[in-house]
Amino acid sequence: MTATTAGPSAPPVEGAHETRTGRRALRAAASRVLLANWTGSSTVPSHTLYPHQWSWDSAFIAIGLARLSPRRAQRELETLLGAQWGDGRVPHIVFNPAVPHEAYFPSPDFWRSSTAGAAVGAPPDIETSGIVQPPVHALAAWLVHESDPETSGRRRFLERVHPRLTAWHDYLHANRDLGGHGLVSVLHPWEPGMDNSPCWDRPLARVDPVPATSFRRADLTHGDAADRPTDLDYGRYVRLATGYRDRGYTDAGTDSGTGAPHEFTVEDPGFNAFLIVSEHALAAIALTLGRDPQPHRERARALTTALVARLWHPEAGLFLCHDLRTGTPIEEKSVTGLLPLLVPDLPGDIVEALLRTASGDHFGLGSTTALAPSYDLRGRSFDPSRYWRGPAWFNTNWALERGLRQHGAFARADELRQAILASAGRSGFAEYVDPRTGRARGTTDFSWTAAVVLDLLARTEDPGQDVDR
Ligand code: 2M8
Repeated sequence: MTATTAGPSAPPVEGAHETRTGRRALRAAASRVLLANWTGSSTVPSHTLYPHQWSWDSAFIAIGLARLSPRRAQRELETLLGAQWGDGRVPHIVFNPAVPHEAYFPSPDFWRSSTAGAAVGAPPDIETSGIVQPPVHALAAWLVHESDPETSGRRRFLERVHPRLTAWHDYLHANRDLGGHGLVSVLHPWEPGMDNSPCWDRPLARVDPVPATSFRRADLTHGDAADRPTDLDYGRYVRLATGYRDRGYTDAGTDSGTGAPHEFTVEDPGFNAFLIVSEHALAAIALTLGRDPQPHRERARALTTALVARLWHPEAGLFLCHDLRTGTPIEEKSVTGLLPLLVPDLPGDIVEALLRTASGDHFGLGSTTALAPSYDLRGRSFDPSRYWRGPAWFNTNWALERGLRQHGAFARADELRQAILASAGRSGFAEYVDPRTGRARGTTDFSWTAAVVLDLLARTEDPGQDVDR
C-alpha cells in the first residue's frame, strides 16, 4: 500500500440523474472519487479524515466498485479479509503503514493489535484496530459476484472468500452474543458504525472519560468541530477501547447476560439486520459453490426471530437498541431501528409499521426530508449537522432503498433512489448532509457515497456503463 494524496474535490453535479447525459456525468464523477481514493489494494473512505481501510466502508465501496472494476471490488474485500484475526473477527480498521501515525487517532500504537491481540490471533504483520463494524461483507461479496459472475467464477472469488466470511460470522455468533439471547452485541459506539448516535448517550454516561489532555484528536484538523463528536465523547471512546485492549481483546461475558466485563454492551438492530442479510448471502454463496446453504438459512431464521422478539417495539413503530447492562430498551428513535427493513422474512405488520414510521413525523422520508435522517427529527438530541445525531447518510439510505424495494414499496424506493443520486451529486459526494436542506456536512469526495451512486446508477435503466474487467 502507498500513501496517496487527495485529488481536487468533485464539483457539484446538479440534477445529473435526470437525463442520460447527466447520469453519465454523475457516473464519471463518482468513478473519479473512487479512483482517487484507491491506494493500490483498497480504498480509503477519505484521504483527509479517514486515511486507512475501514471495514463496513469497504463493503459498501466494493458494491460500488463492482460497477467499475469487478476485479478491484474483489481485491477490496480480499484485502480487508486478509487482516482477519485468528478468532474470526474482521477488524474495523486496517492501517496503512505508509500513513504517518499523526494522520489519524487512534493510531496503530494505541490499538497495538499485533501484541495486545496476539493471544486471540491478531495478525503479527498487519496493524489493525481490535473492534469490529457491521457485517455487510457477505452481502457485498454476493453482490460483487452477481454483478459479474463470469469474472468472479474465473478468479474463484467465492471459493476464496467463503471460508473467511463464515469464520467472521462464526466469531460473531460464538463470541458476541453477550446477552445470551441469540443476538449479537456491540461493545463500543464505533462498532455499529453510528458512532455518536444519541442511542449511546445513556450507556456512555456510565463510562468514566479519560481526560481530553491524554490524547490528540486528528479529526478536528480536517473536520468542522460542529460536525464531529465532542472531547467528552472521545474521552469515553478512548476509555472503552483501552479497557478492551488491556483485556487482550477477549470477549468473555455471556455468563451474567449483562455483557460483563464490558462497560458498554448494546444489542443494535441495524448491526443484527446486516448480519441476517449477510447470512442469507452466505446461503446463496454456499449454494453457488455446491455446499450446504441450510446452516446459514437456519442462523438467519433464528436471528430474525430473536430480533423481532427482543428489539421490536410496536408502540414506538420501530426497532430499539437494548442496553444489556441495565436490561432495558434505549428509548431513542434512530435510523438503525428502520434498517431491519432489509430483512426478507419480517412479519407483514412490522413492515407496514416501519413504512409508516419512515414517512411519518420522526423521519419525514418523502415529505419533510428527501433522505432519511440518522436520528429522530423530533428527538431531544436532534442536531442536523453533528455526526450521526441527525444528518442523513448515504449508506443507510442505500440500505433503506433496498429494503423498500424488497418489500414491494417500489414507488417510494424509486423516489429515494432519485433523491440519493441528486443529493450525492449536488453535495460533491458528501460524507453526510443536513436532512432538511441537503447541505453537505463532514468531508466530501467520500467513498461510500460515490459507491452507492455507482450501484444505484447501474440498477437504473440505461446508466451508460463501461466496466473494466
Ligand atoms: C466514522 O467513524 C470513525 C471511527 O471508526 C471516526 O469517526 O473516526 C463512522 O462514520 C464510521 O461509521 C465509518 O466507518 C468511519 C469511516 O468512514 O467514520
